[in-house]
Amino acid sequence: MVCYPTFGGSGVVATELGKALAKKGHQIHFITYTQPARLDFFAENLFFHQVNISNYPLFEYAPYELALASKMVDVVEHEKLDLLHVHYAIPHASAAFMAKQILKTKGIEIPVITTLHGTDITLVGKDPSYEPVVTFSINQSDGVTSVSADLKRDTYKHFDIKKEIEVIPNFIDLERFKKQKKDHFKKAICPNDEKLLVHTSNFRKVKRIGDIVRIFAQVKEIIPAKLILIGDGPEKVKIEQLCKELNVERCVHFLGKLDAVEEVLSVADVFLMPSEKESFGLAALEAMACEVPLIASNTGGIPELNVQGVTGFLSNVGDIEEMVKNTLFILKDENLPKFKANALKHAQEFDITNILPKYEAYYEKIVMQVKGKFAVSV
Ligand code: GMT
Repeated sequence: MVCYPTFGGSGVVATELGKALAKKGHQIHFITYTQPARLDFFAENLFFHQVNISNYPLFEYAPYELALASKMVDVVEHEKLDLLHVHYAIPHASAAFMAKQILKTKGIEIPVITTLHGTDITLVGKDPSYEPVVTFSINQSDGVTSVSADLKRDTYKHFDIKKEIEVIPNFIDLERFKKQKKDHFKKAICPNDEKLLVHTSNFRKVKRIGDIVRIFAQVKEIIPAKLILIGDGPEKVKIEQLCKELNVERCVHFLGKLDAVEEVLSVADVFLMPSEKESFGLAALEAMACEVPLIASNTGGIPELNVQGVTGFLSNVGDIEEMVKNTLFILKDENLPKFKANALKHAQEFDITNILPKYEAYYEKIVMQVKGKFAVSV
């Protein structure tokens, strides 16, 4: 598994996938620049290889991609790997291409699967400064998966892709993400039985957190409510300022990067995801698994997760008025229990036990294809 080790969605998916595969007896090697956030324990079949980037004074920008490709070559060769699965196209898919070519000169044919996660396609990848390399390295991967049907469509729309893309959605571990009894926590945050709205993300512009604060400010004018924002990122300072401008700062709690997100989700009433773009919305799935309905924008892969009027509501990006109206509708005593139950029911479709076999079958298929080709060529 090659991934970003941070709190971002692609790193979480890669780490959880690796952990689940290891539990089933596969040997999983993580290759990344630091220990992945959710891999801070010892377990059988799980290994971590750190990419070391030498910091020669000549380098204004250290060539991470080269160090990564070299590490991939080393690990594939010495650990006798069967497959490289890289998460997030930039720069992992192109580094994998380079590693594959180097390994070829050593008589090793390593299959490469690239999983597209979202912003590697919809934001960063299609930027002209990366597009040619992204197109090339996707086409050179032996297998390509995307986390939603919408992301697959977007990839074909923005890049000249010849490969068939397999859709394998994000998944959830329902053992971990489930509603827990955390009444004391709810009491501390909402002492007067206020409704609790929650959002979690990396606080990037694409998440439109300003919309969340505006929705909250309007909801709060009608019913008593609190807002919890989990995560951190570039927009945070601006958002803190906006809370002051809208005079809601005393009702908005910033919890920072939190490991046990499920504990907060357990006491939440509505999860807000008004993103500009969202290829899947893993954070929303985590909320749904904890019985939290969604107010989200009708964009990207979100409609594949959030069923209109059933698990929550979808509105056009930026339609704050409608999101406020829908939030108030969900929060009515006569509606909330049904929405909560529906959210959980739908989240169960993305249970890791349903999705893991899809990855295993895809690995099998790609390994067989590459082995077949290699046998013919030698
Ligand atoms: O924007 C993020 O939340 C981080 C980003 C990432 O790659 O780390 O998340 C993307 O991948 C997740 C896992 O596949 C998806 O669930 C998110 O929807 C996607 N984010 C966007 O498309 C903005």
